[in-house]
Amino acid sequence: MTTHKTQVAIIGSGPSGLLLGQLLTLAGIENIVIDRVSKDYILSRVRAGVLEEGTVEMLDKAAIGERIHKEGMLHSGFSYAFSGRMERINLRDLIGKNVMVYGQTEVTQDLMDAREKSGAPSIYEVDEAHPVDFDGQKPYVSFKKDGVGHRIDCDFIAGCDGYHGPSRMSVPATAIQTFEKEYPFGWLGVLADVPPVRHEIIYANHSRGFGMCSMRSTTRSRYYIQCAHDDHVDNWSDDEFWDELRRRLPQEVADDVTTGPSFEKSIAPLRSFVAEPMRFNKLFLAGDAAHIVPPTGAKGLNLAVSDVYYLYEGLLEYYREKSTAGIDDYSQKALARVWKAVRFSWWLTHCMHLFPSTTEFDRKIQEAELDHLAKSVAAQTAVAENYVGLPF
Ligand code: FAS
Ligand code: PHB
Repeated sequence: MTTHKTQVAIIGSGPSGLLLGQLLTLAGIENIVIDRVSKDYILSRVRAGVLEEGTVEMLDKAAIGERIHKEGMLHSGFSYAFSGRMERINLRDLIGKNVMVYGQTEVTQDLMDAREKSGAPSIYEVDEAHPVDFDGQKPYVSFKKDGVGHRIDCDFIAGCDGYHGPSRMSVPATAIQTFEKEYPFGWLGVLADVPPVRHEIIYANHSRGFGMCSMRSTTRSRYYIQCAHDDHVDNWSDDEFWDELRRRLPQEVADDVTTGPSFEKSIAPLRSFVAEPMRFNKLFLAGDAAHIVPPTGAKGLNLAVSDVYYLYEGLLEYYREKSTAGIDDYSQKALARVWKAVRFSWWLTHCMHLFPSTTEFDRKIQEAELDHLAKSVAAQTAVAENYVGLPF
């Protein structure tokens, strides 16, 4: 058995774990990050695309904002289409804020580069990682690496290991309550090196199902169409994808779509999920380990960042002022923001998608909701506040 010692052991090297690790390292708080897969595998996963202003501020605080400000695309609004119409939410005019389009893959790469430069320890491709004795005073993380047993003795464990990770699963069922809603559809997404159809994101409500136009740069586009929850990427040739996407867009937009070969094609299930609480004595859950939102509202990655903000501030206060006030408040503070984002993502998903149960009446309600949004500054302001991210 190889024994390591640190202050904070972090399970998971996604955005949550890496951002927490980077902030702790900058503050001189020792930490070790472990992950079950390789760096390359983590970077191969195509996920989020929109960063809230608060997220960008946190990445600046983590001293990895340089490339974001160089290569990120600042968006002052986004559009939504329904009944052949295109309407826009002018974020900047409504609430003086923007969002930054910069892929999660790039955020993760920047965090990995920073960790490499800092020399803080990370161990990849571990097996059987588990948080142990987190209810006691001597928590540790056990794992195997190349068949050899390891343990990390620590003060605290950060479970940043995503929805399927071991941290939440290690909490006794009697100590945790979960809230879940599965949506009866998924998102089929493609990445293609073609110019985006418009320079801002478009969410499209259509009688055939939801469609969406996003991007990663001025030469790389990210498109999605709603698909059956049990659909498979092999059922969709590029041509079939492009044809279906264009059917779901207003004609003047569909006519402008530049098609081309996709180099990434994947289907993401849509679910809402929240675990309460997010702290179990010396174990803290952060990011997807604690909650999942449908990608509709672009909240998943951004919630991971606000969790890390609350957890980092609490740990900093503990180590610098020997106060547990911040870590004691962590779960309540994080969950208050999580549930508001879960609500917004749920609302926008219901406005924009075709459910198997959707009736003609439901379609008229969706149309009325989106028409009211187009004509009410109050409604637009409420959407804008949520889309750019509520205060931390
Ligand atoms: P992550 O899941 O990113 O990272 C968890 C890490 O823990 C992984 O690297 C994993 O390998 C590791 N891990 C798991 N089990 C382990 C074990 N046993 N031992 C050690 N390590 C272990 N959000 C948006 O805002 N917009 C989107 O469009 C969007 N699209 C998405 C599409 C998909 C397919 C998925 C799955 C998510 C999407 N999300 C989106 C949400 C996503 O961006 C997450 O919110 C974000 O990755 C959260 O980051 P983490 O909490 O770090 O979790
Ligand atoms: C993306 O670019 O992947 C993206 C953007 C906004 C969303 C979801 C996904 O709401």
